[in-house]
Amino acid sequence: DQIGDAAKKLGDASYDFAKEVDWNNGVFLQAPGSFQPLKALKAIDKMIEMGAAADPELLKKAADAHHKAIGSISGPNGVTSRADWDAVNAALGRVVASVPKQKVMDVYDAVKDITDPKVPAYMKSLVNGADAEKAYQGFLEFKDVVAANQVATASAAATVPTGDKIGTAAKALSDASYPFIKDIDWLSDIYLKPLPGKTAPETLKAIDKMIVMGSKMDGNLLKAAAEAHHKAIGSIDAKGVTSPEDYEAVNAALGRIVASVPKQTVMDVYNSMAKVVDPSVTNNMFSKVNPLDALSAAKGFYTFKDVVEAVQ
Ligand code: DGD
Ligand code: CLA
Ligand code: PID
Ligand code: PID
Ligand code: PID
Ligand code: PID
Ligand code: PID
Ligand code: PID
Repeated sequence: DQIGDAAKKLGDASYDFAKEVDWNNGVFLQAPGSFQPLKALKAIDKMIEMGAAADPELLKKAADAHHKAIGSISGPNGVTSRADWDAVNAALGRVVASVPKQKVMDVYDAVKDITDPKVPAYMKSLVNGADAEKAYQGFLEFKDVVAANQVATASAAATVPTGDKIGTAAKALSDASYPFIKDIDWLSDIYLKPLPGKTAPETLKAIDKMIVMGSKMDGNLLKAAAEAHHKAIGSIDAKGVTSPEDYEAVNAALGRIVASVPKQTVMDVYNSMAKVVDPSVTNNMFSKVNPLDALSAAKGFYTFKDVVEAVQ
């Protein structure tokens, strides 16, 4: 297709740049400017809306392309192969083309709103500047091809199951865990701190398992989960906590996407995350909430998971 061909040209223009970026640099975990959690949540919300509007099949393929690209990483900078670099760009270009232009621009504008204007120049200062400019020129040509292949209207909303066992179980889970949810400091910057003692390549392994799980999920249910998160963001209070109803809908939606993949795929995520999350992290989280609320939430989760497993 045209986007695939254009991605090869983009690769010619941008792979030198890609090789120069230190993908293992911890700076990429930081907020791109001053820490503004509520504004950042708005930017994430725009990404969620774009993701929910995208073609689920193309999203799956983009996830697969990333998984493959992680497999061809080489060298100290963590760069993927030239072929996989092109394949990722093509896959993301197709995702972008599957949503209306305005949804893409809404993401750009919202991310711009939390990005310090000095950030791009700082990024450029870490690589060969001429190669960055060549890459950007390539991006400008690529985006014209994407725009020429772009849909004008968003795809239909997801169909949300009703009266299913997971939906019923989500009510009990939500009742048992909402007090805990209210104890958590959602606006803290602690969630942007590096995982103690872990390197980027180690963490990427765990993320890879999530990418694999995402690509196996039922596309309609994943879309529904994105829509439920978007709705929940719309009902947050000043501390970032969503309403009980929207919280319940998120739990139901997540239970359904978990049930749509094999158990082993879920356990692969859990086991790989357990390897990178030091027990001190969990204990620290626990120390900041009411312990009885956390235990009630945990009990609710362990009951919920049996219902999910039964329909998995
Ligand atoms: C950049 C963009 C990269 C900056 C990276 C910041 C992104 C941080 C993302 C954090 C999100 C949070 C997610 C994590 C959550 C964690 C939860 C725990 O360097 C601009 C200005 C605005 C920059 C910010 C907006 C970036 C938006 C990127 C999309 C968002 C993606 C989402 C990412 C999140 C995660 C994904 C899953 O646009 O951009 C560089 C540009 O900066 C440079 O400016 C451009 C002008 O816009 C353009 O108009 C033009 O002036 C251009 O062109 C210069 O500069 C000139 C000529 O006109 C060209 O023809 C050509 O010759 C060129 O020069 C060659 O040099
Ligand atoms: Mg990605 C984007 C890393 C998995 C879907 N992703 C980005 C970039 C960053 C990144 C490079 C955001 C920061 C930025 O804009 O820099 N993703 C990244 C990693 C992983 C990952 C490390 C780990 C596996 N992503 C992943 C998965 C999905 C996505 C699983 C779902 C399938 N990701 C996704 C989308 C988008 C990203 C939809 C974006 O739109 C965003 C992005 O790249 O926006 C431009 C700048 C970008 C780069 C350095 C890489 C692109 C290089 C282009 C082609 C040329 C360079 C031009 C110029 C020098 C800088 C960009 C300017 C900008 C205004 C265009
Ligand atoms: C400028 C000036 C003009 C020239 C110009 C110009 C530049 C405009 C630009 C630009 C626009 C632009 C847009 C970009 C958009 C990037 C969008 C990224 C979206 C990320 C998402 C992440 C996610 C997911 C995902 C799916 C999940 C939901 C999420 C489901 C169902 C200034 C050059 C025209 C870069 C969507 C993918 C996993 C949230 O206009 O003179 O330069 O860049 O998890 O959904 O699972
Ligand atoms: C524009 C203007 C509107 C019209 C429009 C428009 C276009 C927007 C577009 C577009 C946005 C867009 C985004 C793209 C992003 C591509 C990002 C590629 C990232 C590749 C990576 C590869 C890799 C790896 C990996 C992880 C490793 C690092 C690597 C570590 C820690 C402008 C059409 C709406 C194409 C990250 C995955 C293995 C490098 O908005 O008018 O057209 O395209 O090895 O991580 O090692
Ligand atoms: C400039 C002027 C214009 C011309 C121009 C220009 C240059 C702009 C530039 C540039 C922008 C730019 C951006 C770059 C972005 C790279 C993003 C990389 C993201 C990598 C990540 C990696 C990671 C992980 C991971 C998970 C870990 C955290 C991490 C935990 C809990 C100035 C040329 C346009 C290079 C996200 C995945 C392992 C961080 O604009 O005229 O030159 O470069 O380790 O999670 O640990
Ligand atoms: C233990 C001991 C026994 C008892 C026991 C026990 C506990 C096991 C447990 C547990 C397992 C477990 C699993 C959990 C899994 C969580 C998985 C999260 C996945 C996240 C993803 C994120 C993403 C995306 C997304 C889609 C994108 C890709 C991504 C596309 C196509 C120890 C109790 C049995 C909690 C997938 C969603 C946006 C990466 O066994 O005695 O306690 O918890 O962006 O994909 O867009
Ligand atoms: C298990 C054992 C195997 C069998 C198995 C199994 C099950 C795994 C499961 C499962 C995993 C799982 C995960 C679930 C997660 C639910 C998470 C809910 C989150 C809700 C939030 C709501 C909100 C918001 C929001 C953003 C705001 C904060 C809030 C800010 C900054 C165990 C079956 C495989 C159900 C986050 C969105 C508005 C609070 O593996 O043997 O069954 O379920 O307002 O952000 O303000
Ligand atoms: C213990 C012992 C067992 C019993 C037990 C137990 C407790 C475990 C616990 C606990 C675990 C736990 C975990 C918690 C996790 C909370 C995660 C919140 C994430 C929030 C985020 C918010 C955000 C943003 C956002 C984007 C911004 C960045 C942020 C940018 C660029 C010990 C009870 C089981 C509470 C990610 C979205 C706005 C950070 O196990 O016997 O009690 O709690 O602002 O992006 O700015």
